[in-house]
Amino acid sequence: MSGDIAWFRDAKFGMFIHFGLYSQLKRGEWVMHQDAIPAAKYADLAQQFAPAPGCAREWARLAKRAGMRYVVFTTKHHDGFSLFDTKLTAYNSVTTGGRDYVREVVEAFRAEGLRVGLYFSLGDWHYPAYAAVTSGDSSQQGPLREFIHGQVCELLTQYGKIDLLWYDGAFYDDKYLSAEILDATGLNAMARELQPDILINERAGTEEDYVTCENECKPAPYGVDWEMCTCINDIWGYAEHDYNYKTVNQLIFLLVNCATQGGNLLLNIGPRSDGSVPEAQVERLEAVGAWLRTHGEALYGIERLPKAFSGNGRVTQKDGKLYFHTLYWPGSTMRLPNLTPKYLTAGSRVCPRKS
Ligand code: H79
Repeated sequence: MSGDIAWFRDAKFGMFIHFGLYSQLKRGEWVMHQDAIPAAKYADLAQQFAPAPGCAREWARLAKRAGMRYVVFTTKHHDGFSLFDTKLTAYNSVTTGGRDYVREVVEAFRAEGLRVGLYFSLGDWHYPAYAAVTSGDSSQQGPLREFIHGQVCELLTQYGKIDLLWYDGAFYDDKYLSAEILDATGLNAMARELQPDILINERAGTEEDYVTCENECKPAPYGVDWEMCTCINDIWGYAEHDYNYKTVNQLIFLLVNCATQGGNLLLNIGPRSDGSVPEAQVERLEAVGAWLRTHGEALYGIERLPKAFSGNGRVTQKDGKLYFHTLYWPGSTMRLPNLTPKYLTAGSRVCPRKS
């Protein structure tokens, strides 16, 4: 079974959001692990977490201005803090602070007409059964599995239509959190029963609708849908010292490099704990959005060709037209040699080449 992939193929560009208790420490989303902060001490952060009201609407408006077509929001990262209403643990933003950030994000992005995806970490540094299972205690596999299936069920029943489910955090510990331990097959069957159109990534260990690559553009074979995720700088969760920003040109290159080879770019923002987005990230996204307002026709909805163009640049097609992106152009005259119908897929209706 598979979900509704058509919108995903057209979208090309999405917003990843890493936001959670870790945003307060300004050292990225791995800070609990890297600084070896005890779970009980880290949990104190829940009491001080006070993002500005309406921050999700700011993110959604920014995504829209940037020309992004969907969002993937961290409902729970590896730290285990749920940013949604869950009955399965008290360690969640509704219990500790009275706010359901998943609801806020879903409503805000829907209001901008964007698709909504939920990131969910299968690994959980707070939930005791996860620590037990990853220390080799197989008696806790059942309780952990029930917890995970239960939380995914909550996410897919409480917020209306959800377009995409983005698992993470089992992959790296697959010795312990294998597809078998997770019952990933059963988990995804449940997800598709609850949300028949949903798209699911492969990070619970089973082949699903599309494949991901992290911080590298690694096109999947022709015919396989894929998505690259990366940051505007280097670190996903807000990191005060991380000034290693990609330039606007680098970001546009990444977007074109993915889109012309059949993939989407899921580009991350790491808001501060008050919900504000660092200006360096806003500026770059707005510049990419401005580029897309001029060149979007040659990006949204384009289809990868079965055979790569061997000249300088990339050729794609849409609605019977070929679209060409040059990646480097130091000269003044652009020659397009060998741009013949062999670059069209069988079944394409029109070749714009003048005969
Ligand atoms: O959510 C983001 C990452 O936190 C998550 N996936 C993306 C989308 C991720 N989980 N694990 N990994 C990525 C790979 C682990 C990398 C590590 Fe490290 C190397 C963990 C410790 C050393 C990177 C550098 C993270 C902390 C320091």
